[in-house]
Formats: sequence, structure tokens, C-alpha cells
Amino acid sequence: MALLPILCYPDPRLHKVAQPVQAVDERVRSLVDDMLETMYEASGIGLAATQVDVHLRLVVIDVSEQRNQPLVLINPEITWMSEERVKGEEGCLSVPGIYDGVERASAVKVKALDRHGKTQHVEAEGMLAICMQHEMDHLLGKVFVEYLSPLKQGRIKTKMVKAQKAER
Ligand code: GNR
Ligand code: NI
Repeated sequence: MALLPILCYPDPRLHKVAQPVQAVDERVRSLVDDMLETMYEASGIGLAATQVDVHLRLVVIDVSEQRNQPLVLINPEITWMSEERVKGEEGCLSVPGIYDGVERASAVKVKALDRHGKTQHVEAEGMLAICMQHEMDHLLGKVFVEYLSPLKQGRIKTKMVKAQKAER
């Protein structure tokens, strides 16, 4: 197991489009374990492979209170989304310290492979539905701040660049 470094916005690698996983083998399982460890250590409810600079369709999620219900989604696809939408406050491990409202479908159905390569269907609402859409966006190279106004995006970019300079 290993902790993986998380890319920070506005890193251009966050905008790469992830490719499908060809085979769910030991290498993929080991990466999934590292992603889970990284997500838990960072106190996140989800992590997409894109955020750790691996451009494969791979997501881990745990929205449980006790942090003991890991969900592994390999090659996830949204098969249905509700017409009903909700606006929720979002944050992102790749945009630390920034929280803002984003409108999403209130419920989704997702088809994905699990860590054994078996097809699973997940029906989600509430926080899980929001998180799944947030993570699937990462796989398409999209970060939640891109839903905000250009003015806000500019301010966030400036703030992140400054914070990253201050870190060195
Ligand atoms: O930890 C996270 N919390 C969160 C809160 C509201 C909406 C989405 C998220 S996902 C985020 C972890 C992350 O950045 N995943 O990509
Ligand atoms: Ni995120």
C-alpha cells in the first residue's frame, strides 16, 4: 500500500480524458488499494484516478459515516440520470479549501466493474449520487469549478497558484 500524490488545480493533467481499463488484474487492484488509502488519508469521500495522474477509468468512493464501505468503480458508465436536479455544496481534494454550489441530477444509476472484474449496477441518490457525478467528471477531465462563473474560476486559479507558490 502507498499514499499517492494528488494533483492540484489548475494542473493541466486534471483535464486529461481517462481511458477504459483493459483488464482488472493485480496491477489494477493494487492501484485501487493505493487510491483507497489515499482517499481515506485525505478524508475525502471519493477519488478518481485522474487526480493521482493515472488516466484510467477508475474511481473509489466511500460516503459512509464510519468510512468502512468502500465502493470501487472500474469503467463506470451512467446508465440513467433523474430529470430532477439538486444544488449541493461541493469540494474537491484537487481544489483544497474551495467549496461552492453545483447543480447535478439528484439520482443516477451507474454500471461498472468491481475489483474482481464483475459487473455491478449501483443506484444512487443523495451524497452518493453527487459524488459519483463529480468523480465521473474527473474521468472526463472536468473539475467542479468549471461549473462556476468565469469570474469565480479566475479567482480560484489565482488563489491556488499563490498557495502552491507559498508551499515551496
Ligand atoms: O471529498 C470530497 N467531498 C465532496 C463533497 C461534495 C461533493 C463532492 C465531493 S468529492 C470530494 C473528493 C474528491 O475530490 N473527489 O474527486
Ligand atoms: Ni474531486
